[in-house]
Amino acid sequence: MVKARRLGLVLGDQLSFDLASLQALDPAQDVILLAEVAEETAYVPHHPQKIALIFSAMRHFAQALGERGWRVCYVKLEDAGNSGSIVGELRRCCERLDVREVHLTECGEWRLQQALADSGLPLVWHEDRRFVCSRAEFAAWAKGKRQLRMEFFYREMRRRCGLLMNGDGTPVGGAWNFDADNRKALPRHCRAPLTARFGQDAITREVLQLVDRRFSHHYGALAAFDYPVTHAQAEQLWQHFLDFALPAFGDYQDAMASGEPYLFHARISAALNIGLLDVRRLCADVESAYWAGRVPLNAAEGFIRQLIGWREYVRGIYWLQMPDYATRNAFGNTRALPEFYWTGQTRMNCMRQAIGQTLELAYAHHIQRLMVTGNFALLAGIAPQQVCDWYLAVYMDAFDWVELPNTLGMVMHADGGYLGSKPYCASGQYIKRMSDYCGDCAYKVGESTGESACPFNALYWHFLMRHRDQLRGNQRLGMVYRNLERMPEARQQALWQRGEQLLARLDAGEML
Ligand code: FAD
Ligand code: DLZ
Ligand code: SF4
Repeated sequence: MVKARRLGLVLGDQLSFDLASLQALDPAQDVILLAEVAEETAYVPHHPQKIALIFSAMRHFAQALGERGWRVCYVKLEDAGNSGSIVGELRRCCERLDVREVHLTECGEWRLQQALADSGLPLVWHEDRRFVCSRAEFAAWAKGKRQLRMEFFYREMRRRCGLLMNGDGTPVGGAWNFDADNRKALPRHCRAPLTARFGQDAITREVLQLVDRRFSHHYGALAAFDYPVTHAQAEQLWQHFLDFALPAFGDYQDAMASGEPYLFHARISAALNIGLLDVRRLCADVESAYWAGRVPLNAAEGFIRQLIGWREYVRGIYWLQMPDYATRNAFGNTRALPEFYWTGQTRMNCMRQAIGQTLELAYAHHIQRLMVTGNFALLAGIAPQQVCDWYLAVYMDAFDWVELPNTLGMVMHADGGYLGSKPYCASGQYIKRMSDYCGDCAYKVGESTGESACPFNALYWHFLMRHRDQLRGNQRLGMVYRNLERMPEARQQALWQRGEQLLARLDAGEML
């Protein structure tokens, strides 16, 4: 390899040609390093499909960089001498090539950013411009605010990006948010469109063999791997969504249905998070589809809000609050994560469906993550760090900057309400309304006490009773607490007892 004075490090979730660090370098003189390392495969037991995605996409990206004239140093997981860590590989490469400067883009994870910053290597950091809002801009927006609210941040982003805005600075359609239209259950005979499929080339096949050999002991199956691993494939997935699913995205955004893992969701999060898609382009395409009359406003606005609202908001919170954020536990939960999160073996049909498809596909859509597996963890008082580790391990799109605030903040309310104004706690009635799961369940959603009663029901009231002091003053829970207080004492006792019994079963390691 020719001696280089400058080296660029590209991480497995930074596979974008317009990455700031790449733009600072010169293909004629500088070298790019990509490294598959054991440490990144092991900080949680990642779903095998996630490891396969990262490795295959990294190898394809390295090849594409080579075709664009870059000199690439690519270290494979089983290459002789692989030190097993990003810092170790960077050090080895720097020594071999006599490197003067290492250019790199902000990491997605505090852990790795810290390890690199402590390495003593001559690093030149670049901002991650793949996000609309920089870390500094978010910090400026949040300054002085005791609690943050996504809705206000989102309005700022809409104004800044000029998306779905009238010339006079008001939002198109006269409102910022059409969520009230986006809560329909799926009609009985309605089916979601078929999802785009991707063949496996030689690179992906080799990676799948490697992952099967090295990581089949991790939870999750490799067999159904069908994710885009190149920019072209990601584009194909995106166009498919625009044409077939986006028009109904808003209406059925919160719906859940058996045998329909994707419904009208885009399934693009993994491709987007690793750099195969660009958020500004996606939003522009959605806006154009609205202006062209191809999609209704509730779908276009709802989708854009997920991207420039929620996605940017959680990233901002992550970098503002880390590393302390990861240790928050406002409810003082200590219960261990039940084993059935890793196996899917539970009699609760909603949980079995959500966990089952997660193990098979490394995917569940937002409402399954929030209102099924997340809701159960919240109601059952599971230790937030264990819940976070689970979400970080099992989803294809999981990276700390996005997973942690969603899990610890939105689902577990463990940050005391910094990210969201109220816990998303719900009884089985919510799941019944938004899905067809309850019809095929061993439990009865209409019952709250007794052996066959839906566990979500008693656990919901138990959660509200045990955290009464913390939550009673929350305006958005006022009605719920008034209902609780109007409940006859004997009914409250029975719900409490049933909740205690369910929690004791979890503590005994029993399956529910
Ligand atoms: P769609 O429903 O089609 O939405 C479109 C896009 O909007 C997504 O691809 C995603 O980029 C963005 N988006 C939507 N909601 C959010 C959100 N709350 N936060 C950030 N981006 C959002 N998303 C991740 O990308 N990685 C994670 O590790 C992750 N962990 C989550 C953990 C929990 C407990 C919860 C409740 C949500 C989590 N999300 C995470 C957000 C969301 O569930 C996924 O982005 C979404 O399910 C991905 O599927 P999709 O591409 O089909 O999304
Ligand atoms: C998730 C992941 C995995 C499994 N493996 C690698 C790897 O071998 N090399 C690499 O550069 N990145 C990998 N990644 C993504 C990193 O974990 C990710 O870049 C950090 O978590 C920072 O976001
Ligand atoms: Fe889930 Fe309860 Fe419905 Fe069963 S009855 S599917 S446990 S909500």
